[in-house]
Amino acid sequence: VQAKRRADYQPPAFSIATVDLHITLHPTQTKVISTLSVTRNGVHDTPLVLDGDNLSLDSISINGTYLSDNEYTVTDSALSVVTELDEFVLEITNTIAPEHNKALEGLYLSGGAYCTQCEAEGFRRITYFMDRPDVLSVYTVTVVADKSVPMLLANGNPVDKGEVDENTHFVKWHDPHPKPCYLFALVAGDFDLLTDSYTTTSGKEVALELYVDKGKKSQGIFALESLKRAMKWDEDVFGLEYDLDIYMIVAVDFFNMGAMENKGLNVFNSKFVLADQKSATDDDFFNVESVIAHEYFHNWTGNRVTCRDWFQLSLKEGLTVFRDQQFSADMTSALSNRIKHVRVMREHQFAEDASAMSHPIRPEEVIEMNNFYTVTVYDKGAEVIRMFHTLLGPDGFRRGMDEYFRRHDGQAVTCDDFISAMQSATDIDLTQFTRWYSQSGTPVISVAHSTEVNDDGIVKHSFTLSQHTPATSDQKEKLPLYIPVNIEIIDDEGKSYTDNESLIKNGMVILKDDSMRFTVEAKTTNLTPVVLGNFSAPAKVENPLGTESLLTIFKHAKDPFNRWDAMQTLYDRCVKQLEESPESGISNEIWNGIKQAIAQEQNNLELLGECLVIPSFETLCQSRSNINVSALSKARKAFCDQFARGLEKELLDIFNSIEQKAYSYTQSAINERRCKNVVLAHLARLPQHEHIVVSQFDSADNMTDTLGALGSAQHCSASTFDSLMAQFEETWNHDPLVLDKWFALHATQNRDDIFATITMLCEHPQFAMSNPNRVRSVIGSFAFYNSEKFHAVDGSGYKFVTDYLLKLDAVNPQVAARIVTPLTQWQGYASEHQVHMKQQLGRLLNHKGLSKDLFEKVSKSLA
Ligand code: HT7
Ligand code: ZN
Repeated sequence: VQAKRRADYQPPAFSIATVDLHITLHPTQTKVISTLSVTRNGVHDTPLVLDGDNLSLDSISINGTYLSDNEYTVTDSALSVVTELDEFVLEITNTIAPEHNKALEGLYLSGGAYCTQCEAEGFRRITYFMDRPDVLSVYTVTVVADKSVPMLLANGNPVDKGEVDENTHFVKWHDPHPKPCYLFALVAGDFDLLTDSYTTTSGKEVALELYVDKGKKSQGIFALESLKRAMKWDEDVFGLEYDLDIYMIVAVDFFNMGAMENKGLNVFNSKFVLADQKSATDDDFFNVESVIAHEYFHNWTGNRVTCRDWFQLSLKEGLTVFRDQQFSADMTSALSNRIKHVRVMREHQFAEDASAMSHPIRPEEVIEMNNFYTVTVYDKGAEVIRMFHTLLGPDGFRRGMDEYFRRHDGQAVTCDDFISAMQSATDIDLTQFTRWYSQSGTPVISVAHSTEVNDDGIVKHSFTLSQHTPATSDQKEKLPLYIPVNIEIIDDEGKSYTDNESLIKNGMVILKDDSMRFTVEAKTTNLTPVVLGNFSAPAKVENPLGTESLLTIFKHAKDPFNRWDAMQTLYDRCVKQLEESPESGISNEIWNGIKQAIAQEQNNLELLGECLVIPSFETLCQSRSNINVSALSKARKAFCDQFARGLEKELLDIFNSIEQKAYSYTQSAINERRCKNVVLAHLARLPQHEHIVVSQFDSADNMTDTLGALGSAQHCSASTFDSLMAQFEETWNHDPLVLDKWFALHATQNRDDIFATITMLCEHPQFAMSNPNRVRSVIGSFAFYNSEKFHAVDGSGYKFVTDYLLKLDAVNPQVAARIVTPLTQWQGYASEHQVHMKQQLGRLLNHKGLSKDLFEKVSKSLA
């Protein structure tokens, strides 16, 4: 299997100005006629090579003359045409079978509806083409189908429709914006349709259409409202308007990822469209709004300006994630958004950096592109864009964005082009900053603090910040990065200090060498430095602060994020103590500190709720090496139990103080529900409060509270949990999207009969291996979040997942390659885990017919 390298990029040998597709849909015999106007780029005699995958070629002609067998060659992956012409019209006819397409790339059937997924390299599964993002063409598409398939959609605007014969009809679409083939889309089926419209600032009327499964119309209203909010926000914040007459979104049930930004015709996983009070949690609503916005924002950052090659993926994804994060912060709350995203970075991105799949946000080498839609490219990519925003300020960032569009609208460009546009908007030299694009790994910032008392009683505090990026599997040598480090320095009364040399500007120092030092003068010896406030860079911090300092930060730091973060560090320390001495108790100093913190924040339920969340097992892993899973899980559980017992009264008071109100999706109501459910999960550990869990489950009028109770019941007696789960299944058996929550709760149970349970779940009438949402809920939840059973020291969890992956890989390699991730991250675990993990990876590697997707991840992890 051959890897592609970023360094080997060559511009395309031909251009394709227009693409005319005539597609006659049939489950097993879809006919595709593709007419391409081709121009040779420059002077050369290389043949025209078109990508193709799983296609059956029927005919090929140039300028109306059919080619005979010796004028072209066709293989499993390409069609090459030798011609001396510099400009010609190529017509290709081929046949495909959407019904047999279970990989969900190219054209496939999702619950009876035809739909496409072309990013990254799925267009070649529809027809022969130069399937690369730097070939931009204007598309005209005629979709033909039996009249039993009433709705026929493609990109752009509808320009014609009619009957072919008594049983067959067609719709013709034209998209005036040149686009790469990965943005092509076609959907055909019978849907319920919600319509609306939006008038842009410049007065253009846009028709909005949302297609959902029959009977689900009311669950689409929130998504449509979210779309209008996103359209308005992009005009207000970036001055960007929509550019076609119609914007369509289709929700489908079989989908490999969240959603896809095809020009004018977004296709969504129904999980990120359908939401109502009864069936969706506050998190679901949040995700719907943010994914709707993300895909909409791609219209400019991705579609109008696209990637030159797939190594540049973060150009569109990091930037668009940053934009959707800013939007969500404006629509909901900046604090909870920041916490949410930092959790993702610490739980998943740091783990990726520490694994064999470590790569920079702009990867150098790729075997299967689908493997690079990663938390590094997306979320670390967004953190890098956030640093531009921090360094340039909102106005400078906006100037840089304006310049980026001015220079590159309609082009396929690189991350360097983006950096250069940003450079034009600032005096800061960004040369060193660009290392964030080429260097993988998580930098660690170490803080050293020393004091010296002068004769006159003034204390001189010296703070030294050093950076070090540990070697990663893909890159041994690391260079110092340009790191904006947010700093707060406070004394015990909360008075804040800045340095004598004014290296701290706007609360920020720039760490660009291996280390830097600054000094602060104070009358006290007790100063506490808060370093990397608000997670101002995607880095780890080693700051040797004692309990007292952490509590001081909680009490006095200006930035609420930093207060939350201090509590997280404190909890991490507590778990560490219990790992080292399981019989020990947490000190009263800590319980009293937490009690004071609770009292201080009792009117700020948002911060309070977040501060009462104990770091997840996965987050705790990131500050440990050589992890003994059972010891860490036991210590975490012991801390949670002590937490519930030690703070029982306080927790109960919070719970009782939050009034049960009629459901509304407003920020204050979300904060109340969040806080109440965090508290309930603690109380559920105490048998005397089991009835509260049951009573909330019985009386809930919304899914957030229902699921809050059900999740909490995982800590109650098995009989209570089982009984609530049975009730939930009975109520929601008809709705697989809701049932996914039930699947996930089952799969994350720490029970001895877990494999029998999972096997039963896989036989559930609503389960299908062909549906990625179901597989993620059951097998994904087990592998990612059932740490104790997945990492069972006898290796049974690893074997169970591997057995499943071997079957799944033959159906849907993309999903299989995502779920293998926890197995590939063996480096962090103790040797007794590693042996079993590697053994299962070996089984995968030796499997005949393993997909490219799994091969790349497994072989890298064993290299
Ligand atoms: N740009 C999209 C990435 C994508 C994708 C989406 C759905 C199914 C398969 C996919 N492969 C890649 C999603 C996004 O970032 O918006
Ligand atoms: Zn995206």
